[in-house]
Amino acid sequence: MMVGVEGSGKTTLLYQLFLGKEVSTIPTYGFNCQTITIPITNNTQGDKINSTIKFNLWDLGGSRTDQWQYYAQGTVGVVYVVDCSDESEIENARDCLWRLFEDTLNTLKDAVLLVYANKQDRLNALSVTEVKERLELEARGEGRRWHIQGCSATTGDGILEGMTWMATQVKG
Ligand SMILES: Nc1nc2c(ncn2[C@@H]2O[C@H](COP(=O)(O)OP(=O)(O)OP(=O)(O)O)[C@@H](O)[C@H]2O)c(=O)[nH]1
Ligand SMILES: [Mg+2]
Repeated sequence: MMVGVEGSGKTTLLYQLFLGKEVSTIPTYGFNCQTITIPITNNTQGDKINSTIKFNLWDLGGSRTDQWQYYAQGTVGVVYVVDCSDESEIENARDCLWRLFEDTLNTLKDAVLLVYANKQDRLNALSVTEVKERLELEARGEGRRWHIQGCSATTGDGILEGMTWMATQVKG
């Protein structure tokens, strides 16, 4: 499942992954879902093994926080998108992230967490390190496998890197 406050860039990110290009979006009131194929390369004993993994990526509109519990069923990984160019919303983004795990305590117990520090193409964007601190990832993410990836959903920079991390986590 892909979550994040309204306008953080979830739908743009979904279609960047699915189509490999920027699309124009309108606010999502329900959800979008696409199947994404991620290539992975494992180096085992000097042999390169190339494979792929498929994710059904559910992009939930930022206003639909009431439906988290429903979509959390069967979720192996949470993709959390943050707009790094809007500093005034960063505390809200932090609260939204940790409320998600409180509201779905048992369902997302073993889910891994990928945070996309999005809109890095904007000049005023907070750095990945700063966002990591402001979200309190190190303190509150303890006991969970998590990763933060800087990206731009409009240019595509960093998007595949993030999902590749997710793929290797899920494949074990
Ligand atoms: N500059 C820049 N703009 C972005 C980026 N990602 C998204 N945007 C813009 O941010 C706006 C909101 O993007 P959406 O993808 O619709 O955001 P969302 O998270 O799906 O929003 P909701 O559906 O309302 O929850 C759009 O105008 C996007 O073009 C980015 O990486 N850089
Ligand atoms: Mg959307």
